Formats: sequence, structure tokens, C-alpha cells
Amino acid sequence: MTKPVLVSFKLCPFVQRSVINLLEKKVDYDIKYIDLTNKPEWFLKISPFGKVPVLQIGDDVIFESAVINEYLDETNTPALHPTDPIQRAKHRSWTEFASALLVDQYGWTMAKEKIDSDKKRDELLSKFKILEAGLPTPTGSTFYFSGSKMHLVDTAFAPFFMRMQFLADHNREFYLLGDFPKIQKWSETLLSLPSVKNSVLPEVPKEYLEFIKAHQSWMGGKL
Ligand SMILES: N[C@@H](CCC(=O)N[C@@H](CS)C(=O)NCC(=O)O)C(=O)O
Repeated sequence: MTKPVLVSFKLCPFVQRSVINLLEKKVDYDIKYIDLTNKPEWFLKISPFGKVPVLQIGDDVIFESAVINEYLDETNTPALHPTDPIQRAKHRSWTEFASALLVDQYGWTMAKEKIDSDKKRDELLSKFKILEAGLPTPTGSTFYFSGSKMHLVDTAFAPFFMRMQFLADHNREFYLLGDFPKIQKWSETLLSLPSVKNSVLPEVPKEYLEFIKAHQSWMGGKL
């Protein structure tokens, strides 16, 4: 099989989802890092939206993290998507929800004024209420989206939880999961997995905070 090449920006949570999948499935792959503030010509030619991730397989290119991850799931074991079509469709719906959380999280960290940052925080909290209500009741020591087994949808949420933890490590005020015990347990389970821990380069926690500070956001001043 042709070795896949993942095109990445170090801090991108969407790319991170694909890395988690590649690691879970022990796929032999290469990764190319690009600078999104200075996108190379070759990248612009292959990425229809000018966004990462893209996955190159020989001359073929796949874009959109959810699609890349489904392709990886269909072509490598262990299969992480449910086999039942209804369950699979539900997991796709919640993957969309995870993407919305990532967009809100980005807005929260980048808001210039406290009032706008607080508004984004409140949007996140409203989404957590919906998410918490939809999760099953945890039974064992590990807890995933649908209970005791990890699925593709879990890999869509893990980058969000990791960023929340980076923020909370610097300022507890930014840990928003305190009132959501199921999400909290789920986050702890995901963040303890080797595939999640190893899905970012060691400098990412520091560079994530530097990125926020460099944008002179309200939150940047509190980290
Ligand atoms: N829906 C896309 C989102 C990807 C995305 O937003 N990537 C960001 C980096 S995290 C990007 O490449 N931004 C560059 C740009 O918009 O110019 C996916 O899931 O793959």
C-alpha cells in the first residue's frame, strides 16, 4: 500500500484527529508541516479550501478531517466506526458537533474583549449541557462517547479536550468541565490514551499558549 502523507499545521486540532486515527491503527505514514501564514504553492494546488488536513495517497488527495478519518477507518484496522448504519450516522452527527465546539473554542481564545470571550464561553457551556445529557451513564473506570469502547467520534473530540486542558493548566478559570461529570470523565479517558498523548509534538502546549498571546486576545493576557 502507498504510504499516506498527512499535510499538517502543528497546532491544528483537525489534523490532530487524523493523527490519532493513524496512531490507533498503527499506519506507517509521513507528515509534512506547513506554515499557514505562508502557504506553499504546492499546498494551494492540492487543497481546495487552502486548509489542513489533506491526506495524499500517491496522486490522490483527500480533504476534510471527517472524510479523511472515514477513509482511514475503511482501509485500516481496527475499525472504529459502528457497523450499524443508524449508530454510524449518529456518530457522524456528533462529529459535526465536535467541529462546532472547536470553532467556539477558537473564538473564545481569540476574542479581543472580555465581553466577547465570555459570550463564547457561555456558548460552549450551553453546548456542554446538550452533550452531557446525550451521554450514557459511565460504569467502568474508562468512559467513551458511547460507553466502554472507543470509536471514531471520540477522536473528533479529543483535540478539543486537550486544548481545554492546556488552558486550564495555566489558569483554572478556563476549565469549563467542572459541572459536567460525564464529559469530564470522558475527557480524562481520552487524554490518558497514548494515541492522543502522542498526537501532537512536544512543543505544542507551549506554542498553543504563545499563539493565543500573540493574537493579543483577552484570554492571552490571563495565561
Ligand atoms: N472542516 C475542516 C477544518 C480544517 C481547518 O479549519 N483547518 C485550519 C487549521 S486548524 C486551516 O487550515 N486554516 C487555514 C485557512 O483557513 O486559511 C476539517 O475538518 O478538516
